[in-house]
Amino acid sequence: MLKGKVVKAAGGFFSVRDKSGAEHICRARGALKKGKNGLIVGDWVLFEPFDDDSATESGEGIIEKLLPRANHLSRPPVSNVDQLIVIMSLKEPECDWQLVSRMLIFSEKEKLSALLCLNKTDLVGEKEFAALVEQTEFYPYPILFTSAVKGAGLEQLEKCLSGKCSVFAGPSGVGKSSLLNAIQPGLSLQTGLVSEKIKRGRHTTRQAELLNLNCSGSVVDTPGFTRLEFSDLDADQLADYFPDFDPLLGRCGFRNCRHISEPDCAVRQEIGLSINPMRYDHYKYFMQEITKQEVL
Ligand SMILES: Nc1nc2c(ncn2[C@@H]2O[C@H](COP(=O)(O)OP(=O)(O)OP(=O)(O)O)[C@@H](O)[C@H]2O)c(=O)[nH]1
Ligand SMILES: [Mg+2]
Ligand SMILES: [Zn+2]
Repeated sequence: MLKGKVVKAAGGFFSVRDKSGAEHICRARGALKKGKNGLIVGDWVLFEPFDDDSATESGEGIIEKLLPRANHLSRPPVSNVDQLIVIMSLKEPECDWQLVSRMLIFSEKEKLSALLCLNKTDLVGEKEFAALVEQTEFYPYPILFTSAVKGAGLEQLEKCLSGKCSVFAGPSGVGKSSLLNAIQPGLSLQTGLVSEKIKRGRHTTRQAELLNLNCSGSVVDTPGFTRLEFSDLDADQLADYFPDFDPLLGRCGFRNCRHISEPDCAVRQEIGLSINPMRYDHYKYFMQEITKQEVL
């Protein structure tokens, strides 16, 4: 059996890259088709290639075993990555800051490092840009500003990608594939127009795909999404996934303070100081969402 990495999954077939770089289109054993062992891009697997004569429409091999995952995200479904790069556009579509915070919770849960890339800087004026920089004061993750169209910020983005396996995640139409094409034109990824009327993308990228970069890194380009729900998040743990609160934890008046309405709360005292107000709003919103689920 050979070891390889799933680089694409579509229509029940998986492209598996072996260590020589050759790709094999494989089917998978039933147990690897759904549930928590359902194969996703990034998975290391053991597969049995067919003899050349028996390679047919049923593929060129069969995947027998999923090897343990170092980490994984369920949205976008991807495993064994070094970092999450959340991509948003400043306009068309507008940046969804709450979705950013949601995605960052999942990266914290998986102990993945993360950064935020704000694309389409060419669509905002100077004043708007200055307001944005103010809005991101004390943001607890690195932020890159890019324009795939004007070529701005691409060197920094490429530097962040170099030597690592990253996943690009964000809504449709923000420019995930365009940024990758701008960094490496040979990728020739398909990109799509944003709808004039509703300013949303049209879901151009249909499947996640792991792409090798010339800068020695690799990236999983993924289809856009806008909904992300918390399924098994405990209200008392929510603050642990906000690294911005870290220095304050243990300093509240109540030992099990949830930082909502308790008196003498060290977190709330820092809103607008070392805590970005927008981040605290998301915390509060998520807390409500989780406690509502707990009651149900
Ligand atoms: N003005 C401007 N337009 C951009 C920029 N980056 C991408 N676009 C445009 O935005 C549209 C969507 O780009 P895509 O790269 O297809 O977006 P995506 O995030 O890959 O979208 P999905 O594959 O649907 O998830 C295209 O028309 C791009 O030309 C940018 O920096 N500035
Ligand atoms: Mg795309
Ligand atoms: Zn508190």
